Amino acid sequence: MESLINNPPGTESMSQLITIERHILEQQKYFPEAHGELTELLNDVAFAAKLVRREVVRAGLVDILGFAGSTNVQGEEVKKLDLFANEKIINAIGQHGRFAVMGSEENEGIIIPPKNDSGSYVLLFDPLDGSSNIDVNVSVGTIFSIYRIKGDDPSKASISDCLQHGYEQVAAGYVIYGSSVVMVYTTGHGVHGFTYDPTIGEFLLSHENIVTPKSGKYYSINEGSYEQFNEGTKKYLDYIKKEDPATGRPYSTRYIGSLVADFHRNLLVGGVFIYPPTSKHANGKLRLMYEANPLAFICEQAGGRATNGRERILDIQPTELHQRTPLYIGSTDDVIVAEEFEQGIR
Ligand code: P6P
Repeated sequence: MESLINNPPGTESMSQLITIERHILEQQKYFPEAHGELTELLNDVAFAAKLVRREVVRAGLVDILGFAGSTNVQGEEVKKLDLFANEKIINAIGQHGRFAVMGSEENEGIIIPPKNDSGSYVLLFDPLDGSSNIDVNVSVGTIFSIYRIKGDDPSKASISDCLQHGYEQVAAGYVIYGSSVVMVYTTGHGVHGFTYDPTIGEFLLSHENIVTPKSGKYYSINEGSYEQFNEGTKKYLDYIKKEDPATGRPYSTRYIGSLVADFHRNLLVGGVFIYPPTSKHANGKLRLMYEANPLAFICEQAGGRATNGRERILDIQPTELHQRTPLYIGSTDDVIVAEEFEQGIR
C-alpha cells in the first residue's frame, strides 16, 4: 500500500483510504462463527477511542486537567481525564450490549453493563495509561483486551470470565495519544496500525502488518529505581551499557514513563521494555489483565516476545483482576538477554 505520506490529504486514491472499520470488517472472515459481533465490538472500541481522543488532544484548553480529587483503586490520584476516559468507554461501549462484563483499571470490581443480554464478550481495559503525563503533554494511551465469555449465558457473566489466560484473548489493542493518534490492534492475524485523520474523523490504515525487529538498540527501564532492583537486573544494566560493537552495545536508553509510548516505539523500531520485580513491588508495578496481556498478544503477533522474566505472559494463570506482573517485552533477542540475567544464567 502506497504510503499516505506521499499523497497529501485529498490526493490519495480511494483504494489507499482503508478505515479501521473497513479493516475490521475484512478481519471478520477469520471468525465465521462470530456472526459479525467481534466486528461490531471492535468498532465500538474505535468509536470510544475517538471520544477520548477529542478530549485528550485539547486537555490543555478546557478545565479538564488536574486531579479529580478522588483516588482510584490503586490508591493513585485520579485526574479528570482518567475519569472521563473511563466513563466514556463504559458508556459508549456498554450501551450496545455486546459485552457481557467489563473490567477497568479505574474500577475495583467488574462492571456489568446495563444492557448485556446479547453480549458474548469480555472487555478489560486501562482507559488512560500514563495519565500522570497528561499535564506535561507527554503521550498517554488506552489499552484493551477482549475475550469470549466462558459460558454461553451472558447473564451469568462473572469475574471468572475476566480471569482467563492471556492466550485466550480474541483481540487486543491500544490507542496512543501522541503527536498523532494511532490505534493498533490484533485479532490474532497480524498487527495493524491506524492513524487518526481529524479532517475526516477516521482512523486510516497507516501501519499494515507490523513486524517488530528481532533486536533493537533501545532499552527502556526506570533506572531511578536502581537501588530497588535485584542483582540480575543490576548486572543486566551493567551489561547493556558496556561497549561491544559486535552486539550493538551500548544500547541507548529510552524511557518515557508512559507504557504505551515506550511499547509503541520499541514495537516499530526494536528494543526491550522492562518493568522488573523491585523491593517496593515484588511483582513489578504493571497490571497483568489490562496492560501486560494485551501488549503481549500484540507483541507476539508482531514476532516479539513477552514474559515476566521467566514465564510467558500469556500463559500466566490470573487470580485477581488487578494483579501485577513483572514485564519483559519487545524484540525477541533483546528480551531473551534480559531474561538470562534475571534467571542468573548470565
Ligand atoms: P515508574 C504510568 O503510571 C505507568 O503505569 C506506565 O504507563 C509506565 O510504564 C509506568 O507506570 C512508569 O512507572 O515507576 O517508572 O514511574
